[in-house]
Amino acid sequence: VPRVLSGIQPTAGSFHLGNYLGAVRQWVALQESHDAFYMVVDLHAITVPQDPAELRANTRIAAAQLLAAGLDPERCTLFVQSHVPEHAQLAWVMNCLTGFGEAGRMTQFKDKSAKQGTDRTSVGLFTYPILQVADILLYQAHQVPVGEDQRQHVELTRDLAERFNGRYGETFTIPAPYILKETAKIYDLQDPSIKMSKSASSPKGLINLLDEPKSSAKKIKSAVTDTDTVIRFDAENKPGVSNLLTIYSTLTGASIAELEQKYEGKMYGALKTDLADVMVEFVTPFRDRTQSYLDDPESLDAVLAKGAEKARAVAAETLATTYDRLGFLPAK
Ligand code: AQP
Repeated sequence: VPRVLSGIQPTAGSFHLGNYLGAVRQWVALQESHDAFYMVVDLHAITVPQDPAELRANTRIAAAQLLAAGLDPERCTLFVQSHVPEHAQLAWVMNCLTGFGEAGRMTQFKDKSAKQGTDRTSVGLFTYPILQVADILLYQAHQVPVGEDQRQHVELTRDLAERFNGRYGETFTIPAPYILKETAKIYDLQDPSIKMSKSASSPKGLINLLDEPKSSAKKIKSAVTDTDTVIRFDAENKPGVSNLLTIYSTLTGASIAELEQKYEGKMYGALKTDLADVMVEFVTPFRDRTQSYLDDPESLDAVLAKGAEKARAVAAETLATTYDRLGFLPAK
């Protein structure tokens, strides 16, 4: 059975619609056909300062949302990254294999550090893609379900895996990104030229799944479209409308063609009102389910403990092989 691995940060509390449609939704589907490992990446979260109490709470909130989205601990391995120390250990090895210039070419780092300024940018943010390399290689993952923004990091993973295998002998599976074309990039509702993102989007451009459903409906209704009146998918010329169609289609299962037909001759307002209803219908039970997992933190922690145990069994084996290949003297 092919294996998949992916992770999500616990930093914002709520997942946003881009996280869900771009990644988490695929995670849920892939647990049926793959040996799936999914984690809440708290080590990645501290690349920017975090309040300890909030980080702890947000880690549980992230896990609860993953269960609410449909991850089933009987069908996948769900865990918290810091519960598996091998991530940090393999990351060090991968750091030593990565060129400084190579790491500097990661566009996400360039964007984020340019915004923050170098004095406020941690070395951790610089090496964060390399921790991601370790995350993926530890599990010998064949595929990595992520949004388009993570493609470059999966490419780096492939490069480093090939480099290590070439130097020290076959050790790591070469992973491929698993990115669905339709939902690879969900756009900001107020500025459909940028991706929906917790750090770059304005509050009105960003839908957090755990927000009041009414507020999310309002954001859909005030989404930026264009001065044309035709409802059709055209990402280049009609990015706002196309983004709404993508969201609508993914949440309901209706194809884009069906939606175009349904809204032929109708105004943008009709599309927005209907999509606002679809959104409310989606987030209302999602929030309730998330809350019910959070109401029972002991069971939630037990799920995560079991997941960490399963993850460690795989991760420890990969790390032991890696250390051996590198020539580290075994501890007696
Ligand atoms: N707009 C998006 N469309 C499609 N997929 C997206 N992802 C994020 N934004 C979109 C995917 O969500 C997964 C988890 O993301 P993350 O929590 O690791 O953080 P991120 O990518 O850093 O999310 P943000 O909101 O974009 O954070 P900032 O603003 O800090 O950069 C990933 O698979 C990601 O591709």
